[in-house]
Amino acid sequence: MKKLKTIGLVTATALSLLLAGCGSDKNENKETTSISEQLDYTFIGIEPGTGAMELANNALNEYDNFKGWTISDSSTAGMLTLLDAAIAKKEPIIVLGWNPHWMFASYELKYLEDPKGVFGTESENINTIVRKDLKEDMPEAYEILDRFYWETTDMEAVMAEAQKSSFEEAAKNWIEANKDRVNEWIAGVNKVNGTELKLISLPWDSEDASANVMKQVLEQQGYKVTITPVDPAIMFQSIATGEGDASLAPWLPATHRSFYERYQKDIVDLGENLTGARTGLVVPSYMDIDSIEDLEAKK
Ligand code: PBE
Repeated sequence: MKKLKTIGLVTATALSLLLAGCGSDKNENKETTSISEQLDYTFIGIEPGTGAMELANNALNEYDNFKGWTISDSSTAGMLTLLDAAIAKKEPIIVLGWNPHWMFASYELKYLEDPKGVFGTESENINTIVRKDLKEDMPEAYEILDRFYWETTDMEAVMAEAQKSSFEEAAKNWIEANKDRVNEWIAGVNKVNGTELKLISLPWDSEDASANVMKQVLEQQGYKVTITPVDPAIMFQSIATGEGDASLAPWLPATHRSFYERYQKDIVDLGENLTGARTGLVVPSYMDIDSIEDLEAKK
């Protein structure tokens, strides 16, 4: 139900963008209409409540040339649908994007430069966080979670394979093919007998990939693991309150900064499990702009 409503909104936005793009003046052509005007001073966002949307809102406030702009909030699926449609017609579009994500393998895209560093000034990582007493309560799981680290290419491999099968299947195959790496995470760690462990995750492919790999690794060690995907704020909150045991999903230092700062003192941060992530404004490479500062404020 909620999904349908979102799609309705997205369609309305697409239509208004399309109408705006056509213009009413017959003499108007694409040379004289700026990209910002063609976009009706709107870029395409994702789910409200995400770290990426928070940064996008910050960008609207920080850049003078975003004066009069709006973000159409959407869903990840809605954003991808609009991106696909725009690329099919070679029309301009600006979306809120990130990687690791398959959009960069499927389309030729570029990030708009962000001279003010609103989307982060350092490289973005994905960290592992656990609840405060986990080390005492489940030292074996704590040790494995602490050692867990993989590359963006690993995560992308699981994400790509999962498109054709499932995250369970893709995670299983990745573990099979990377026994040496997995052995480093579990070497010398004692097995347990059915201890329940709650992984708190986020409802995106990147997090489905890491959570499913960790679930199976911990299950091989004797844990009974559940994965619960929630909104970013709830993810931090549930680790802080101890309702959840661990999460492999915080994007830091930029994307989830405000959530992290709020809960930092009540969680244990085990550091990055992946480096080289990124969030930002993304356009098809055929677009003739390179920076957020190439955009124009609404007149
Ligand atoms: N994301 C993907 C999420 C986290 C994972 C970047 C879209 C966000 O909170 O923005």
